[in-house]
Amino acid sequence: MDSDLSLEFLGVVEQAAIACAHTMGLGDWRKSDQAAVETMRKCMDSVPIAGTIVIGEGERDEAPMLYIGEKVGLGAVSEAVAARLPAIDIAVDPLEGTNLCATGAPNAIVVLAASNRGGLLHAPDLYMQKLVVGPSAKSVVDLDASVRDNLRAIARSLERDVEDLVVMVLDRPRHAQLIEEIRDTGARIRLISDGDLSAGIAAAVVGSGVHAVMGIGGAPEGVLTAAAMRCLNGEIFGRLMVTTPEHEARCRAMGISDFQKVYRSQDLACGENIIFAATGVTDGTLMKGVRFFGDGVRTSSLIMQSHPSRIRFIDTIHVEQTGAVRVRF
Ligand code: VTB
Repeated sequence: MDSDLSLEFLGVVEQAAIACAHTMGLGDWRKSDQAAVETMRKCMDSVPIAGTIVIGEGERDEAPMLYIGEKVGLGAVSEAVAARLPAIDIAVDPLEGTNLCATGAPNAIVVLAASNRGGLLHAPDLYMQKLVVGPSAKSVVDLDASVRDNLRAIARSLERDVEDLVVMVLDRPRHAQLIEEIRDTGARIRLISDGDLSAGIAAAVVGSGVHAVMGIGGAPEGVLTAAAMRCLNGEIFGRLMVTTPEHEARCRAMGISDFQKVYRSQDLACGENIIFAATGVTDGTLMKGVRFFGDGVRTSSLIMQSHPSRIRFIDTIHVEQTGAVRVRF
């Protein structure tokens, strides 16, 4: 995949973040989500790819835009044009943390991952049990080990005590026992109302103050986390929560028949070339939120590629009125 595409995708996530940042704190998560989806969809049209959405807003009948299977990019106009462009699969979470944006809480982000065709798992929209860790702990933890053993292993790999760790967990009743088990070890917890994807990215970055993410969240977010881990050398361990015959049928329809499988980043995002692009909407651990200042807008983004391995933190000032901007550091 042409690495210059990363800058095209940067433009897409920046514009979508700006659009939904206008709705920050309005208390209307639908409006925030709609702004992100519509802008992302529109910006995608000019990207020189024959793109297919593999993780999006849902099935065709439940989502008007960015539905699974939708053709996007310049190649969407005709098959003849598509034939001349790279075939790219795309996973999007146009606004990860719709409630976070609607309430102005931290860590709402716009996210997109891309890969050469077939490089991202077509995950059903089910829950996934997850464990996300950074590079030093990736070979010492196991999704089926006890919470205590995993936290001890993570602490050892980071040359610190279990009491020094911070684990991020979605604040949900389903996590009551997990939270108790983590507290029993002495490790500290940051409960989050939403957004286990941005939490996972933070866990893979040394110095973020986050050492692991544990618990059950969305499977699509798990695939996007895996794409980020491929670039950051972290790891996600995930198992689909297949608990009903209906879940089983949905998995089988997507070609998944081993419901106990523990997926790792390489399974969820196997593409040789992965691009991951995210822009902060509200202030977060790794990226600042969108700032409006009259004659311009400032965005903070994370653009990563697996091949060549490159991680860029990009701070952009979008000048709206030429000649009027005053750049501040
Ligand atoms: C999960 C998590 C996401 O929404 O999908 C969560 O992975 C939904 O969980 O990061 P609930 O059904 O318990 O609300 C997010 O937090 C996205 O906001």
